[in-house]
Amino acid sequence: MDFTALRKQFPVYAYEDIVYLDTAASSLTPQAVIDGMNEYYTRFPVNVHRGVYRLSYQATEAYTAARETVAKFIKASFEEIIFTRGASSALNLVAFSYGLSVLKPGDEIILSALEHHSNLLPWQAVAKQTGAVLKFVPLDPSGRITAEAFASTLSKKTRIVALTYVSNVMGYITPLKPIIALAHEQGAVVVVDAAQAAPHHAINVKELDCDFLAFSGHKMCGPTGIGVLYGKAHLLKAMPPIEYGGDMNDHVTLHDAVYKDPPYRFETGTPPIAEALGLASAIRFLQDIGLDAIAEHARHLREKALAGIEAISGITVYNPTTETGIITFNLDDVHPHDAVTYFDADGIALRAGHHCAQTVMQWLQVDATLRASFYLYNTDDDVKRFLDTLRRARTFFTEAGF
Ligand code: C6P
Repeated sequence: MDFTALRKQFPVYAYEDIVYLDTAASSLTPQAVIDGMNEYYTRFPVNVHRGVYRLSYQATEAYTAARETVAKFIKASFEEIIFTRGASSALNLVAFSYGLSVLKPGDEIILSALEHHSNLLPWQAVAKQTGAVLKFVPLDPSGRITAEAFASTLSKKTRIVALTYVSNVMGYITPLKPIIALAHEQGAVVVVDAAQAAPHHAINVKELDCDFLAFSGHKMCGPTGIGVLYGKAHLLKAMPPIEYGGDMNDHVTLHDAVYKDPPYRFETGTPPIAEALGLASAIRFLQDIGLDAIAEHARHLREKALAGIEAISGITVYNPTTETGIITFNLDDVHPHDAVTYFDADGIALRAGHHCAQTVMQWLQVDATLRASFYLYNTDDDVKRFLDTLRRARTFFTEAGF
């Protein structure tokens, strides 16, 4: 695959001379995805599931086909795919629907310090409401979740395990298969935050045997405003909705209502129709390239960047053994917001801050870090420009007394 040629499919590069290394926050959008959304707005820009006329049927068919594409992408069934606003709202849906209905005082929820706030705060809130107890898998010295450490945290009281598949700060891949098998032996349900995994790895929910899995469109070349919650059919079927309104019910009287079966029970109101079409286009786009090839390309760029960084003194890398395209680092004694401003002046977009994962910062014992994340549109030249700027930044801040 010629990844440099692929860049032409991302219109932003025609306008901006940018080295974009912030994909872990949001990926760039290819023309195919813009076309996918435009098809809705140009051909059948009307509501779904309601209109008894040709255009509405067309919109409904396209929206239904988009859900089928997502289901096939992760090897799920149609009714197991719920469209949400993003990974955050997908994780909130599991916590406030499944979590609130099953948790009793003293039940345990296992999380880790690697969780993004979107897979920590909903569980904190649900634990407070139910009297459940949060437990955290101790991380190994490099900051990883291991199956052994998970086994030592698991108990007969564990009802829910909610873990990240790939950490948005460390880039580590969680060994989910043995963890899920262990959790199931104790009768616990496993929720996977796949926001950073879905853009890079082929996911097979049947093989993984997870009970719930969440991801967002905008980190995998798709649009903002759409995400996915996968849930095993029998679990979803028993869950109450957390939002109520139009299109999620079969029959309504003054004092009661009968709700539709999943997925519609969890999708009240007008759904993100153009965004669903855009997400389906993104999936086709990624599959045409091949997820393995994308992951390999990101790994190649990360290794090259890492070798370059390690040759510069005065820089700390927090995840030198990461297996994905994320490098988290700091220029020693330089605040990451100062450093990121220097990079921006050179047209290089990095992320600086706590990355909505403050417990990772606490584990690393830093306030904030820089993060470079590589994806399919990045090139060897991007790595070179990044390293050139890094060298100059290090000299600049050293000479300025940092
Ligand atoms: N992480 C980052 O820069 P939303 O915003 O709902 O699409 O995704 C939330 C989310 C959940 N889990 C993980 C592992 C994530 O990385 C994210 C989003 C971005 O790292 C924005 S904070």
